[in-house]
Amino acid sequence: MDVMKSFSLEGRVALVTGAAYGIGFAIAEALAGAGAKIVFNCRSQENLDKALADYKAKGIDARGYIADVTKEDEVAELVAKIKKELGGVDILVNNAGIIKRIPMTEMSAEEFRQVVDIDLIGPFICAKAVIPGMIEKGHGKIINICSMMSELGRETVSAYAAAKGGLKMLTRNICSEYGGANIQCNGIGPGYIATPQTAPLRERQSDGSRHPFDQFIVAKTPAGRWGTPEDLMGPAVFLASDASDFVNGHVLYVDGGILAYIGKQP
Ligand code: NAP
Ligand code: GCO
Repeated sequence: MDVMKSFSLEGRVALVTGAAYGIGFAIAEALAGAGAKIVFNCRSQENLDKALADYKAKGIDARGYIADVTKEDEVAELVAKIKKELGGVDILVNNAGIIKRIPMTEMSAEEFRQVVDIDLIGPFICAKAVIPGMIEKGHGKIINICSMMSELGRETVSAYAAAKGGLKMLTRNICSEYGGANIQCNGIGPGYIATPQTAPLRERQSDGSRHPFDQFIVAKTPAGRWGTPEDLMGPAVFLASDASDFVNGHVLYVDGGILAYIGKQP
């Protein structure tokens, strides 16, 4: 068996949600590098236009559309376009997500709902939209971008942790319900990754010192650094490819070891 060939995505079509920048952009770049055709979505024309230019600058002929993952009609229209233009979705990466850092007792139900809507209902809507086509094709890969907060909580991220914990179980349930149709649904659980989403946690203090949370994360991570979106590229290609055909319902933590480490004695 040519094991390296099993990592090839030649002839495959990948939809990466929220891939205008950040982790989604890096994962889309990785899948393109393995041969996949890339489609992505985001919510703003400005981000779409900039992303298309960024993909082009990397030699990636990505197709981008405005679509909100919480809107079933917009997702259905996006998936129909991909079927018409490219023959359907072989790989779905549910990457689009937000976080709101608010102490739970100060968070409104509406704010909680907004996070769950995008981070959990959105992946459900997108997976529901692509699975029928994957069943028709006889194969499919779904990768849900979970989080360390699929396993751990911390102050101010109640909605996000609830959503990402739910996304871990949605991953297992899609595996259970559609594994028999040769659909593999796995999660990637990034550790702390340097993207716009975590920029507030890394801001320099007024005295020029590093943010206390930045110092905490670096000390708590055995790798001794924040992750980068590039750290997720190899794991994404693995879970999107034939190389992982017998891996299903799993969350692969790409976290520099932080989940395994109790932390150094103060
Ligand atoms: P980011 O930099 O904030 O990017 C989020 C992306 O999602 C943007 O492209 C955004 O584009 C898009 N998006 C947000 N809501 C959307 C919606 N309703 N419909 C469509 N697109 C939407 O975040 P990131 O750090 O790259 O994180 C990406 C994913 O990884 C998220 O699911 C996040 O929870 C997860 N994650 C991040 C980390 C980390 O440390 N950074 C760690 C673990 C997991 P528009 O705003 O233009 O729509
Ligand atoms: C936070 C961070 C985390 C990371 C990530 C960790 O405020 O704690 O934003 O939630 O984004 O999800 O895996």
